[in-house]
Amino acid sequence: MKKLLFIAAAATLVMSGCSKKQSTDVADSTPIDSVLINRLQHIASSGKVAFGHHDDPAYGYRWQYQPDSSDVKNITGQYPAVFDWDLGEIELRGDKQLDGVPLEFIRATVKSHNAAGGINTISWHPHNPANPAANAWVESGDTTHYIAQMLQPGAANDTLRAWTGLVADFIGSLKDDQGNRIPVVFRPWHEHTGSWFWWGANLSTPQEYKDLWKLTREIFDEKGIDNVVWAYSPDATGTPDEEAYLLRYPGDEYIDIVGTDVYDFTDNDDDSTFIKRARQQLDIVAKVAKDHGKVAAFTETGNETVRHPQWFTTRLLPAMEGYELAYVVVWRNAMPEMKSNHFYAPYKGHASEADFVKFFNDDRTIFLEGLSEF
Ligand code: BMA
Repeated sequence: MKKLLFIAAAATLVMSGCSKKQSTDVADSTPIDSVLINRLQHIASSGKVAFGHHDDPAYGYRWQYQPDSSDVKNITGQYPAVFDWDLGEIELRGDKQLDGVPLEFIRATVKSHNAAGGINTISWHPHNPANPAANAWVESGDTTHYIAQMLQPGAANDTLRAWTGLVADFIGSLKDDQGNRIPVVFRPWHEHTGSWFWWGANLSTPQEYKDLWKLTREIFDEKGIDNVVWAYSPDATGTPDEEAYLLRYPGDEYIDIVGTDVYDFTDNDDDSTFIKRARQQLDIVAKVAKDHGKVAAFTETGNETVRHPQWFTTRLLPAMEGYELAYVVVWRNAMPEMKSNHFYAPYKGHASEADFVKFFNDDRTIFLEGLSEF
């Protein structure tokens, strides 16, 4: 089994020319986004998956902004391979994002994680440019076509352009010690197949949603921001099949990674529901990735409070088994004072700690040190 995996990985290297050595040699001529895309494809083809955690080093279950801290590292001795971030409320021009993480903390940590060989991914939960006082979430039942307003000349369009410009400037400002831009995955307009965000399915036509993507890319391109790997991540809601998954796909020229967000809402005694739902989605993702030449990823998942103590090895691993996924991200570990019962990785002393160590030690998972191979 191991040997077969190795042969498959070696074949991919030859095909894509993305060995570590080569990517260093051609660093001057390879577009910066391609370096990360090739690296992610290399990971996916290896049969392993890089583990990611949202806001991992910023705060955890009972701490915040302490040097060298992470609930994941406290248990395993290693940081996750992927640090996932969100830039929501950068558009309000304060110094923190929506969950209180200072933007300067994100900038500095993207840099240090990159220097350590880690990968950074970023989402964005912005306020509504057509109704700037309102945040990303809409009232249930809202069917206003906000995007349509943003696509017409006027205040909503100006606001969307200005806000997207701020995100583009921030991402463009992520640089290493040599002043080179750091490639990151950016995953805007996620979970659009549900209807809880202003860019959701009941609040736009497929064409309006695609045009939102096009405008976003236009704004980044006008500014010459070239360190972005673009991820498309429908929610499991609203994507029963490939046709539904692709209904709002902006096009191959706009997307590098195809992913999906699937959460486990099931109770302790039901092992199969999540696995079945996740695999149904990942089947679609795997097929689209293959047909469109894209990297596949499990862009968001988790079981809130990890209430199933063997969730990582008996649900998440079986859900991902057999798919070529570059990474999997579980959501944040909020401090109870900020949001109670809202964590997706265990912390030291939690009932799922031992299982998480098993997950860490499993040959199929990659944490920060394991990324040095890729
Ligand atoms: C949600 C929750 C919120 C948070 C948002 C953006 O799923 O975690 O508390 O504000 O993500 O990070």
